[in-house]
Amino acid sequence: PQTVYLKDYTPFGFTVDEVELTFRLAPSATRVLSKIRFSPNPDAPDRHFFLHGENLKPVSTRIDGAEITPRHVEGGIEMDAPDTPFTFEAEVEIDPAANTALEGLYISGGMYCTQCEAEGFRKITWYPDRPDVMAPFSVRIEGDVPVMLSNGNPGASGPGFAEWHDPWPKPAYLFALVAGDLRNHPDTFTTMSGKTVDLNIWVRPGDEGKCAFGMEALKKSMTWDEKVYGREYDLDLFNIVAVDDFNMGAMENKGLNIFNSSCVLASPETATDANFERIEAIIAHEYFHNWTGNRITCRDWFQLCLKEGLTVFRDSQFIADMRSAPVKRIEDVIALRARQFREDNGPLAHPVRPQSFVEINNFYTATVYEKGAELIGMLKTLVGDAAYARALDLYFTRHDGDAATIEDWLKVFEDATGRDLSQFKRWYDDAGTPRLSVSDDFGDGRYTLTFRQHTPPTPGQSDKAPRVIPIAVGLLGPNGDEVLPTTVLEMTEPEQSFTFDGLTAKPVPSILRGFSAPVILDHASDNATRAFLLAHDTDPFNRWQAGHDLALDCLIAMIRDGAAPDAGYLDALHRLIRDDEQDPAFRALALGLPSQDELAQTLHDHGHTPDPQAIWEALETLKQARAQAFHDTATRLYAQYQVDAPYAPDATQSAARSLANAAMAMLTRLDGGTLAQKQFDSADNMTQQLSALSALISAGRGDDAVRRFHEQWNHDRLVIDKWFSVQIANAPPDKTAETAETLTRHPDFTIRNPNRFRATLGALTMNPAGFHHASGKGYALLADHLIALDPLNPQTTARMCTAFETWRRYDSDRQALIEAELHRILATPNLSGDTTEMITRILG
Ligand code: B3K
Ligand code: ZN
Repeated sequence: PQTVYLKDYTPFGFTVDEVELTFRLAPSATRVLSKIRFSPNPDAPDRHFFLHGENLKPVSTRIDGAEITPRHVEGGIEMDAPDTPFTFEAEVEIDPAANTALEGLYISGGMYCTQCEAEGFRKITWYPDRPDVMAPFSVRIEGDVPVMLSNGNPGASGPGFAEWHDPWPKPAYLFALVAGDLRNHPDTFTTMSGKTVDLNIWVRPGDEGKCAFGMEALKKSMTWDEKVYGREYDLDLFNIVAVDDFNMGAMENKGLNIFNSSCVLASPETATDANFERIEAIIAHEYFHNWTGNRITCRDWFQLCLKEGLTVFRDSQFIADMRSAPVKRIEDVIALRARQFREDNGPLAHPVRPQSFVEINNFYTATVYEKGAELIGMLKTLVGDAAYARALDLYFTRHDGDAATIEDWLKVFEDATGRDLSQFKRWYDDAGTPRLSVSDDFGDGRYTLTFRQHTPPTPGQSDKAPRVIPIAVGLLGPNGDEVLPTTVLEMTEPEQSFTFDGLTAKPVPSILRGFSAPVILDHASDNATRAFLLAHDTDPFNRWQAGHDLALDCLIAMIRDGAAPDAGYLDALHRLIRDDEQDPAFRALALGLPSQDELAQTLHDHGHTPDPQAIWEALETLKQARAQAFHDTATRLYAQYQVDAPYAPDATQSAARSLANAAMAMLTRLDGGTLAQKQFDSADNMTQQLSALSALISAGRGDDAVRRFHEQWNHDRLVIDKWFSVQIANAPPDKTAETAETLTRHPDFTIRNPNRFRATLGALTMNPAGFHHASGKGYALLADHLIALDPLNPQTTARMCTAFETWRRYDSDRQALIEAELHRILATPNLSGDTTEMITRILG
């Protein structure tokens, strides 16, 4: 495999005017006939006619009707092409039944489906499989299959065939085909200009009852994109299909979104509140791609953040509008720190717009997606809401139909606002999380905040110039009143001071409100100030952050110095959670604790070697201390926040459930599981059932419930995924690898289904104390399964290698164990390019 560089981009020598495809479906020998109109591209430097193709069995190839013999070269074919418009025709044979990589055309649960992003279309037929080649597609599907779908609007159909036409020029990565015995959940939507669009969610027989929520989410997304971004849907039909075997969450194919069934199917009995919220976000995300991704796509894969960062930003805005904006912001920042900061501070760090890659599938990362979204948020903060709206309007009018770049995107903002964004662009080009430190000074009514920024080196990038950082601050007076409402400071220098005049007393600063930039804030502060902010800050994010910092300091002192749980922290938290004036969702979030991974990184940053076992024990001690200190409050909250109304997965009910379930988790530490067992026995929804099950397992009292849960749900694949992961996630450190290993021998385990693989091996990696247990059993178990999965499914294997990305934080014994496993994986004969790239980068 070769390294591809951004600087080497050149346009393709030809444009594609039209694509006609015919599929003759057969599980092991599908025939694909293509007829493609090419014209010389006047903007291209040369006329090299190369078409991608992988694992294709050639049947015939023609140019303008004459049979030709193309030269087979690495990754495709090449041939001499005319200087004038011409028609290329080919017939190839492919084997969907043997396609375990789930890329290209494959079969999942008896149904044909495709996944073409990023480079899967080349596994279907010969084509210039690059996003800057856009064309209208006409598709005919032939087969003895009840439902046969492709992109665009339906054309003729009859027994054994269906035709589709997609008038919107698109790159091949947005091509999709689905065929199978499917049932639909239909609906319609009337767009802002009065057009009626048919909507369907297609599922396997038996799953019809799990579509209603997804359909509502789709309609809400369509309305929201019209209202907030002025974007109307542009076809007569919008189809969503649920597929059981899928490498990621979902895919935005034009007019035919394909979803991992876990990201669309939901009923109260089988899905948790968190599942519902995630489904709402992913449905919105894929729908929003219709404009940010499909109508305007990416010139090349280096520009991936152009569509992904923007679309994640849009789906976050949507969820903030549908639910609670502060809660969504806090959840997003928790996820950003857990996944993106971790990535950005390790061997896999890369810019939001990378300069090179080996396997593009390895760059669908938290950095491209979540940090990419943060950059849009910063841009909006810097230019203001009105200018952001103007810039987006300009983006849609100027670039509709284009395969665009980050330069195009920034130019739109420059043109709409008159600002120079060259310094801002560093956020796209430089990897690493800036560290922002702050000191302050007060005298004569004048308060000064001085910031310093520094970004540590990342692989291949040693020196980093200062970035522009929007720092939202507010100031509170000693009595808790706000003396300066949120103000955005624009930091552009390595060190910069900002002054505030006319103050009567030294204020308490609230810095980085709303997490206005993806930086690590080093702000030395004391417990009293943090408790003060937790009680008085008007910015909900920073109130949460203050509580989080209190917990973090308390835990670090426990781990490092063997300190007892800090009474100040317990007091401040107790005051908050028993205050019924406070939003229950906020209280539930405040009851969350820093993750084991965050504690490990924090210790490492402070020059200590993290001990995963000690981290786990400190967390257990603190949870026990909280349970004892809050016993009466927890008892009251549990009773008070039971939901009597029929189950609804909305923000209000799920907030009540999360607070009640946090109370239950505390009470389980004191009553040995009586309450959790009662809840498990009487639960009528998955949120209640699963939280009770996990509390019981944590308490070591889960055996009976685990057995009953399996009996109850063995017919439901998605619920059985939960059954696998809940046992591993809640196993004690010395039993985690053993539990996971036993489950990999369960008859319901299979490495062929990515959801089941993630539910088992992924759950192992997300239980840090268990995964990093000194025995090394966790490492070995994961490595064994990565080695087994790689020949079948390189993409999911490569993705899961990230479990090892933090290895250099740990002690030399653990490092040696991990290094040995990494070398063992790397030495596997015929290891995929995907996994080879990941392991090589992780080894550094
Ligand atoms: N664009 C797809 C991701 C494709 C991943 C390819 N390995 C889903 C999304 O971001 O919406
Ligand atoms: Zn996306």
